[in-house]
Amino acid sequence: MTNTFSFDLQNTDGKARTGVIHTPRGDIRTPAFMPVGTAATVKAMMPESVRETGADILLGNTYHLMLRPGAERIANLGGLHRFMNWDRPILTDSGGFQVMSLSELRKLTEKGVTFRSHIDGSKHFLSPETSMEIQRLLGSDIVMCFDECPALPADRTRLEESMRMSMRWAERSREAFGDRPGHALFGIQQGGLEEDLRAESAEALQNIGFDGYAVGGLAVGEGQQAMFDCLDFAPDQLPVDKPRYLMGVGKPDDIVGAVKRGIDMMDCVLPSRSGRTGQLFTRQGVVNIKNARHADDPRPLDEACRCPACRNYSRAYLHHVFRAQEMISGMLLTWHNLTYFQDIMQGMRDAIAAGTFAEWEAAFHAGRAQGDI
Ligand code: PRF
Ligand code: ZN
Repeated sequence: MTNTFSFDLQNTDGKARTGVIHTPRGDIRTPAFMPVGTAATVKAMMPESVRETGADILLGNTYHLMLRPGAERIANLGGLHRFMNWDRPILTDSGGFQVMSLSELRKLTEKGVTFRSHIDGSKHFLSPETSMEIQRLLGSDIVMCFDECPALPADRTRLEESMRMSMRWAERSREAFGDRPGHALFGIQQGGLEEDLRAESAEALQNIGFDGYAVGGLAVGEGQQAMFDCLDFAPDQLPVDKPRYLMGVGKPDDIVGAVKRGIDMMDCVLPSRSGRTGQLFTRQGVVNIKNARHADDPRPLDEACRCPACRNYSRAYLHHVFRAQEMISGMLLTWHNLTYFQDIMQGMRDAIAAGTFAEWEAAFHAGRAQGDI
């Protein structure tokens, strides 16, 4: 194992790419899906089970961990990996996005953002400098720049000013991060759906220089077609030889569409959150396990799935434990969804390597019903 961070782009098929990100804590096969472990846990899952689904890397959140249990405390306990018993790579988001969606009474200036905790109302400050310090204390392997992500739709002036501030913050993030061998810092492109603003943002980030580049500011209310239209140009504006990460995406068909357009990494709460609300993603489409039609069904959720929920239990059982609000329900359903998402990623990696991505994509769409099944 080397003590450096690097990206090996191995194959391309159209714009789709497959490769490996090497880190001192292990390799990340791309395209990669990162399960979300916001509060130092992927909810309802043991870390060894998350690994069994096929995850190479998890996402953690600066915002949640700074508020509870506190970054200093985690550092004193040996860092986030040791604290949560996950020794593979962790990427941490920088906090600004979560402040905007979760906290109240926030005040944003050039310096940073002051906000009140959604947990106890206490007052806090996040800036490029404090976010870099918190992510260092956590021991994050891939650190994200501190940025601002406006909700869409937003007018052009607002997008332009916000993007330019995020680029100044990216420079301050780079400066505050310093030189930390084995740890990576990713820049975040903003600019809404505007091609020229995205280009300006990409150029500003490349002039600063990062280990990877995220496409931020999407999946914030614009809809799938608008997101795909933006992804038709945004990834092309970023360096070919560095990983490209689409933040906070998405449903299975969003993920496939993003990879097709040149994205290498993604994260989303969807498979874990939907698992707990009874929405299951399968090769046939979306199953709502709460529905009475499953009450007497002896079949597995997804015949082709390797997860324990599908190998060892019937739809009737999964329906029962969900209705009875048994703890095992969240465990089994999350395990299934995470397994299915990771199997999609493996399918795409194999197809890109074989040069059969188009066929793989056609088969992926062909097997799936539109509504709930
Ligand atoms: N910036 C950051 N985190 C994010 C986003 C962003 O734009 C998004 C947008 N989908 C999700 N998470 N820092
Ligand atoms: Zn399954």
